[in-house]
Amino acid sequence: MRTTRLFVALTALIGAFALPSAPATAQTNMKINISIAQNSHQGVAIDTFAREVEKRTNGRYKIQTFYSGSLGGERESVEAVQLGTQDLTFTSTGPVPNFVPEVAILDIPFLFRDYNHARSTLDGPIGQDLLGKFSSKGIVALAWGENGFRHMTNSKRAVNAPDDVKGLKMRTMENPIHIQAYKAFGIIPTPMAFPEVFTALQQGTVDGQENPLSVITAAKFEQVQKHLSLTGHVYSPALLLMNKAAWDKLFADDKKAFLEAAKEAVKANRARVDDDEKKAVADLRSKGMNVVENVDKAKFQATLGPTYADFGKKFGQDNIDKIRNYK
Ligand code: EAX
Repeated sequence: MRTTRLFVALTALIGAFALPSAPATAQTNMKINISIAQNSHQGVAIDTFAREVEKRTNGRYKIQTFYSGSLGGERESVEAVQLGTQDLTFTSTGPVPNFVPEVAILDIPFLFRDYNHARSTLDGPIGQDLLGKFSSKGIVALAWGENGFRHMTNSKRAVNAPDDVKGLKMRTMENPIHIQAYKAFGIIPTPMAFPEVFTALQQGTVDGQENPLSVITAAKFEQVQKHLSLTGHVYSPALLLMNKAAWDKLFADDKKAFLEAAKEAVKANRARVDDDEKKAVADLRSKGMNVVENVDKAKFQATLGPTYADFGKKFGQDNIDKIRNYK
């Protein structure tokens, strides 16, 4: 009797695993992280992703969320996802050209006119084509997210035009395109992982940094920076990345669930950026920052003549123009 029951149970179990769709039992845990605080446009992205994956896979996948660089900075995290020591990360594209060089074209200063231009480009064929470049590097790019238009802050002086940044030592992302362009602005770039930036600003290792309003507020940089200038000198995309081997193991239904969850994450992420953009300047002013809103952007752009020519050679002027003119 006992043996029969056991046999039936075992057969059922084996049968369950032989089904083409996902088994109802085992739970798989995965990790995802960001380099900034949970209360941010990136925090809502990974919180939404975790919640939606869990819901859409009936709890078979549980996504653990980590914030504030507790699992490492962005470069380390992309590396961990590539190696498979971490399943997922949400990252700005800052360090990504070190892994997928084609993506660097998006880091060209003054490439996008506004948020609509950037979002529609990334959601359209150009962006979707770039997502396809990741799989040969052991990574699956689930979706484009958003970090935002970057603005400069520093502790020394108000910045209205390139003359004002001359000689300022500024922390930059570990991004070759930014570093090249910012040198042309007159800045002395100091590449550094994000988790080190607050202390570097506090201790005066660097004079300034540049980041979207969403990051500046989430990181409380107003505590260590006096001046903010709305330079909007470059758009900073973000990506939701997954280890390819982990992705390949998913059943077809679960792949769909992960992609849908990624879409929801991006929606929440962009909505929070929109909200931050409305509130941040007043908020930072009330906390004592001096904010320059009308920056001479044309002058900043004018410093990039030879740099743009170089990017034209590097990426193909056609490809750059395709993005510039995308509607
Ligand atoms: O992704 O490193 C940076 O400045 C990024 O913008 C920040 O970590 C948010």
